[in-house]
Amino acid sequence: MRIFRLTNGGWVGNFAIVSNRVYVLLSDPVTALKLYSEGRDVPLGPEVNVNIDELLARDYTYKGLRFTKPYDPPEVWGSGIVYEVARARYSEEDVAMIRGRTIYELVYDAERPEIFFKGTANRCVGHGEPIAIRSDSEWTLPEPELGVVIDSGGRILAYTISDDVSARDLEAQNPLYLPQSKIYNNSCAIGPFLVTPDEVGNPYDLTISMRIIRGSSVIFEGSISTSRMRRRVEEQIRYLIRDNAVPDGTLLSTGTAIIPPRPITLMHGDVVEISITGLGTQRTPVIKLGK
Ligand code: DO4
Ligand code: MG
Repeated sequence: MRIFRLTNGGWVGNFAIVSNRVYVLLSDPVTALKLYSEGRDVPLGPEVNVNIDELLARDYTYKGLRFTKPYDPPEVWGSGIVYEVARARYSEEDVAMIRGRTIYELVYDAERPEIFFKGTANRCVGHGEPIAIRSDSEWTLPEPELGVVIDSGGRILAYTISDDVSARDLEAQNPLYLPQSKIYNNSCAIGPFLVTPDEVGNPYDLTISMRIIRGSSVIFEGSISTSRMRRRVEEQIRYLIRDNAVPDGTLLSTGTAIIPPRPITLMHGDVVEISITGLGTQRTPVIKLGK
């Protein structure tokens, strides 16, 4: 099953795709995912005639409708330095060293992963909605990541595309600025779909790819396989929920491995396009806050 939401700017509707047919979803997305994971009936309304590919391919709005985030995550968390590429690239910055090694090298090798709070639903946007550069950042990057939706017990209910947009200059100035780098308005994009584990198959055999488009040029593109994760998703979840009660529907963004080199930074007017095998393509325009 895949879940998505459409809006006309005011009304927001929940939909589910089951066996290639689109239905109105009569419960909220997290309840539906929980029912589905327990093998129980998901309350579906009438089948609807909506051309999803058309809607995704257009310039975001078609016949007055557009995609929006597929649900409202009560909490969003992130994992850091999960891939070797992230260890190496983050370590290029002039950051805190402990016993001669960068904090990123240390956390990559450590038993305990880096898990950080990333935000709440009001900071998240969906396909076609703008991700943001902080007004006080000159170096902001998208971080295309596999997102997992979990229940309060840590069970995986669904996968999605998540973009952990980060003000990298703040983090590079001082690692204690991490929350300000990570948590601000429009700093996280999710969707277009929530996809249940049975449709995704092996989460360690997915290709994540990203393009940054400026005007008519692609100024960056890259891709990576989730097989390169140093820490399994289950291990990340185990640490997230240890002595830390999370609500059903919590989203964990499982770390990036696609990091554009300096001097690339997002700029107002760019478009970020992220695809993950089986999860679709998320396209978001970029805005600079305070502009
Ligand atoms: O410690 C910095 C954050 C790392 C991160 O967000 C990632 O590896 O994806
Ligand atoms: Mg990240």
